[in-house]
Amino acid sequence: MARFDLITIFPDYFEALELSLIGKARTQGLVDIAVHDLRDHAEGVHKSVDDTPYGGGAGMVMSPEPWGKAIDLVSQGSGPHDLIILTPAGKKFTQAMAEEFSHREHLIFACGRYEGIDHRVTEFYSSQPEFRVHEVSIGDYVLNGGEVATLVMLEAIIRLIPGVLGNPLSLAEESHTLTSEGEAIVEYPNFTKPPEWRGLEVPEILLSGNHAAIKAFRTQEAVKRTVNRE
Ligand code: J9N
Repeated sequence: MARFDLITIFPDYFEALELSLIGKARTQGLVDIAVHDLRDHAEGVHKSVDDTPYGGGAGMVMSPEPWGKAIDLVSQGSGPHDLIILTPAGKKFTQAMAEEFSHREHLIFACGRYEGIDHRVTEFYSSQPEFRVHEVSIGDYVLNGGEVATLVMLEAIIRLIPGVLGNPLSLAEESHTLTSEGEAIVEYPNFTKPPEWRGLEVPEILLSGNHAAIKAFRTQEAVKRTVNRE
């Protein structure tokens, strides 16, 4: 079973993982998710996990020691371990990356806060043969910490694990909407009953029962949306 270890100073963010599809995947034994409080690995009365930046500057930097202890603890079993460090400076998360991570046995998410984690954490684990380190961003905007970014990634990854989605047909259909770059192409617009709502009609072709025509119409609409988005 795929294992996910999440390291954070705000474990409560991950209560959402008890809900819905992911909650069900956990109770069904399809995924094993453990949340760890970084502060359990902090020293001293104040259990501090950050300090002022060398070279000066605003804000605080997360200290390497508690991160090293926490990551060592969750990676005791044999590898490989994929360590994902959330940072706005990371590689942009895509559907292709979600697909790749959905095949991994052990993912560790390091949710930093403040101005980031001492860079030696990335350097150290990158030098360890059992580790693959990925610095990942979910998009070009600044969050206060990696927790919400981790929730986004987990949702995208876990729904791709076999058995998690009720209807695997919808996944097969989705795979047709991936570009060669592995980017998700925008879906065609969807309609359900009633056939007329507030003066707006469902496109007639969708009611025609002509499956070839429906397919062509949907592709045309999906391309329109994709072009509009660029
Ligand atoms: N995409 C993205 C990640 C972030 C983070 S991770 C830790 C602090 C901020 N912001 N934006």
